[in-house]
Amino acid sequence: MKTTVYIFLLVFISLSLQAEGGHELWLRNKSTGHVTVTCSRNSATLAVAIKELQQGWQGKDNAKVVLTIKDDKAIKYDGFKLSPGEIQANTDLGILYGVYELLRRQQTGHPIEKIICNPSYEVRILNHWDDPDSSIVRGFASRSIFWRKGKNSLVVTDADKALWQEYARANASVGINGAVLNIVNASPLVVSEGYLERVKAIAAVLRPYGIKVYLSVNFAFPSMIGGLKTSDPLDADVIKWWNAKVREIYSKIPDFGGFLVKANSEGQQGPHDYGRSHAEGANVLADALKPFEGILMWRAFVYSPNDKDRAKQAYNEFMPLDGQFRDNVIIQVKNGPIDFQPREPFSPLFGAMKKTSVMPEFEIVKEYLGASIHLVFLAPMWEECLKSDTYQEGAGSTVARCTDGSIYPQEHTAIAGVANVGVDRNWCGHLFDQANWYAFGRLAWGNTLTSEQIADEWIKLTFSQIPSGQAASTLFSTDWTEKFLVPVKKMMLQSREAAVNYMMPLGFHHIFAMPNTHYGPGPWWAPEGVRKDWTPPYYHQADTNSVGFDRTRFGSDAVSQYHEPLGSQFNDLETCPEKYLLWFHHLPWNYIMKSGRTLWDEICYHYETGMQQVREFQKIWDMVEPYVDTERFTQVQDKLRSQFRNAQIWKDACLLYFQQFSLKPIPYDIDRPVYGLDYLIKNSDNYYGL
Ligand code: GCW
Repeated sequence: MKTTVYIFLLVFISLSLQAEGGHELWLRNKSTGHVTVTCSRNSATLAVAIKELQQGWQGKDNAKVVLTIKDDKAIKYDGFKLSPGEIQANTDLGILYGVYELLRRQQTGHPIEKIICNPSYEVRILNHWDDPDSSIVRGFASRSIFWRKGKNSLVVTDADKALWQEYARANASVGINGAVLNIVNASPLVVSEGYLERVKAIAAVLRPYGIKVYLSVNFAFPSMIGGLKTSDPLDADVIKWWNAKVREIYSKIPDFGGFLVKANSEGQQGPHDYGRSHAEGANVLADALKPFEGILMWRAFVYSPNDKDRAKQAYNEFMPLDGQFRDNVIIQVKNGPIDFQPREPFSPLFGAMKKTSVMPEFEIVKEYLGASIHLVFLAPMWEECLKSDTYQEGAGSTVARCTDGSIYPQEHTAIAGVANVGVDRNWCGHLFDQANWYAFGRLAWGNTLTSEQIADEWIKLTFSQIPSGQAASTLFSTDWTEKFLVPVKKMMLQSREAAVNYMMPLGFHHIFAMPNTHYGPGPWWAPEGVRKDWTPPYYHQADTNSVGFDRTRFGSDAVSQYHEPLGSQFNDLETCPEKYLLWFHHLPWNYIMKSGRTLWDEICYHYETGMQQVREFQKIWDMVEPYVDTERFTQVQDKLRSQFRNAQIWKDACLLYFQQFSLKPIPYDIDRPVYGLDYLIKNSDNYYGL
């Protein structure tokens, strides 16, 4: 009898779940009562704030909320003070952020307490790798929301504006306040008259939501499109060209945010081409932007083919320049020293320079973490980086504190995330990739938030099922919490470690089948003539005795780029965290790990664990079926199937490949490989979404 009632209940719940395509993101909740909002001022931003309160109010019916704008020293940037009946801020935008916080609390069942809430960073920005031809580099959610191809590429339609507005709203709701609209490998088109008009139109839609627009520019624009013979930053005509271009942009978009530059990196020109330093190059653009309060984000993603250890290069190039950059320049540093690999120690450039502003760059799009096929929640990866201790000023000098101005004052503070947004109906390709967009915004606002809290909020906002007239929080029944929230949260929180396990555990890195997808395994990939530092053997250095990259004091000495005692910790086998072992050490296959196993066996168990974790995710997801509408359920279920097959491929490829060197058996309690190495090598570019 009990079972019948239970089945009936489940069927009832599932039937009452409406199909959802995911387009509404975490903003699905509607108001459940009336609220009267009073505010003594008017503006487009305040109008949005009032509308949001009225449309999403889930507090007491007929309540009153006062919005107060007044100067208060305790409030920083666009922060706010929140109390049950009032939101106070220094700026209109602060009010809007307060509104979103209040609604989030109502909709996730958190009390509205008296709090002051200040953002960790002044600039919280998305970097879109969108090309004006509408393609997105490393994009997995179809084409660009900003750019269109073809004859009507510059026509701004109502549909464009509606989409940009939804995008702006989603960003503002999590505190993001900037967007670089084009890829760092910048096309000159973006600064042409027609494209700037489109940028102006985008800026107009984004403005009420407090999102400033920025552009990526190429250092060589003066010679590429300015008719000049050179782009030497110290050439008077080049300086003039940049000044004029910047003036033109600000005449169209008075609150334009500034530029992002990738220079002397992966074939992009830069000041080195003219014998100048990064600082000399950056300062010319910074000077042009300064009168308009624009900022210049200059990337430290640099590496040359000749360097013995790519991981060291950014530090080597930028450290000597500390103090030489203008105060509106921020050096944008990827979280890891190599790239956005599934796990890297933090870049030693965090906590290195003391007279230069530095900002973290995270990759929200999962270039190296399974594209939009794998379910991988990235907040734990970013949290790991932000909480890493650099020891810049002794213990407690976390990456977060070294970049948010807590340790050394910075004229500007910022954090960037490479966006995962495209025109796909659900914006990101994978429903759970929305959580990464959400998480980036939340961490950019509060860099000490935990992944657990962020996942908790996102799940509640994305999956709560609200019969009309009822507040979301009342729906967090014990049943829903235990059978849906807890397991789904567990899955999300484990998902990054699972990916590390089945892709590149114990400090392995950059062992993808290159160069196209950065998706499947390819530890063997090393065609003749390709730059060595683009090939996996450069990084894993496997031979019949040993494996791993020696970055100790006897090797490349990358460890010395970290402050003490960290440098010594990484250098010493006793204290080096095993998760970074093969990043810093070259070790025999029979090296004994803390578990008592040999390194080879430990590698095998990690790959196996990763694969089994994905199998668990499949079970969890199948079990929560009654709580999710069919459309979203099946989409995730299908993708988990692919993820499992791909995890199997990763495990088989890596174990069979490295076994050729270790010459040891795969421990017999581990499931045997399913695929053969020859087959995997032959098909290495075809795993995507298998
Ligand atoms: O990770 C690499 C990507 C490139 C990217 C580059 C960068 C835009 O594979 O596609 O180029 O990083 O960050 O500039």
